[in-house]
Amino acid sequence: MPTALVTGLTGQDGAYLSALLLEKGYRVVGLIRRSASADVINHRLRWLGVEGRVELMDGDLLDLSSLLRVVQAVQPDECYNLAAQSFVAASWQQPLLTGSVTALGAANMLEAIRLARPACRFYQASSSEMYGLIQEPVQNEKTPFYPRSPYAVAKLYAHWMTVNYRESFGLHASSGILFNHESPLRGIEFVTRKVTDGVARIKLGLARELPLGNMDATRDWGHARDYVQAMWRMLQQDVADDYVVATGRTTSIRDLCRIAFGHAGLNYEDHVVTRSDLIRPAEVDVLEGDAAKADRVLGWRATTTLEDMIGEMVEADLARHRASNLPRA
Ligand code: NDP
Ligand code: GDR
Repeated sequence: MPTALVTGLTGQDGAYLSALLLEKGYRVVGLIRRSASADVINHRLRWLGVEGRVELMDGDLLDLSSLLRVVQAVQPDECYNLAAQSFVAASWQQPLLTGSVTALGAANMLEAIRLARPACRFYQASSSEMYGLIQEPVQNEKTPFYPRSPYAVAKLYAHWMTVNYRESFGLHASSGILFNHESPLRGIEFVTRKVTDGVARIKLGLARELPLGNMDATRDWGHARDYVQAMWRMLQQDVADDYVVATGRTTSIRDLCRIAFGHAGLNYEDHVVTRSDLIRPAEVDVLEGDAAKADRVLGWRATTTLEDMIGEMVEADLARHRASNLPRA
């Protein structure tokens, strides 16, 4: 039975990846950082029915000694480094924390693998945000990077460290340059989930308005359930490499709203208000990925349409609010 170590297990991707790895017969060990509200951290694992089937070990990406202890004890065959301060907007409020966790945290994880288990295959969660101010209308593995936020700068460091450890030490280290991917388990602060939660609250009479920032940015949105498949496939290759993972379709926030409100029989123009304080200091205007290499080498392609995914998210948020009996707005 192969053993996988997953950092960021309690996040959206960590939950979907754990479910996939368990289904494939892995022993899954998750790195968990200490929290004063530890009783609520596993809601995503519970939702997917994998809580209790993964082993949890205490550790923090900021603490190399904790990572060494975990890697030495677990001796993983595969390590998926998903942990990060992952919210772009927050990275301007906490640039140093973002750099510490998202950039240096990845370097700590690479060091722990290099020192304690160099045969372990390593996956780094790189991001389409690294393209930033885009240099080419459709982005692939050869497109130059131009990061536009402290988050994207931190991810770029982690990305190049992964490449560097592969080239310097021969680690089997791969980077997945993943475009936005969403699900009912997406954090509520990200725009898709904020919109589907807003639609559910408005539909149920719990709210009347939904404040948003830039409506004109466009993103290439896929489903997290599809994207964790690509992560796993990268680590099954004989040779480590970097891959873009995307759908190849880009949609504006405005059209996302049209789809989500439309799913509930509502018109977004009646409810969405734009607020200047939700506009970012620097924006990534357009992202559209070309995942031809992942298709060719990994046999991977996205299978869920944006409409189906947003429908699933709206339904999940409606069910959640119906169950919670919140007072009407
Ligand atoms: P989430 O924000 O949902 O999850 C982040 C995870 O990182 C949580 O489990 C969190 O733990 C953990 N974490 C944060 N800080 C630390 C730390 N100091 N030590 C240990 N663990 C820590 O992210 P997603 O699941 O959406 O994304 C997974 C990864 O993929 C991230 O690195 C993200 O930047 C990257 N990515 C995501 C994309 C997307 O569209 N979702 C696209 C491209 C890249 P806790 O529960 O304790 O907060
Ligand atoms: P992103 O995701 O920054 O692409 O990073 P997010 O959903 O936060 O923003 C997408 C776009 O929507 C615009 N927007 C708003 N965003 C939020 N969060 N809230 C709003 O009210 C709002 N109004 C408009 C943003 O300006 C932006 O253009 C995500 C994260 O998962 C990263 O970790 C990951 O690396 C990238 O996706 C790929």
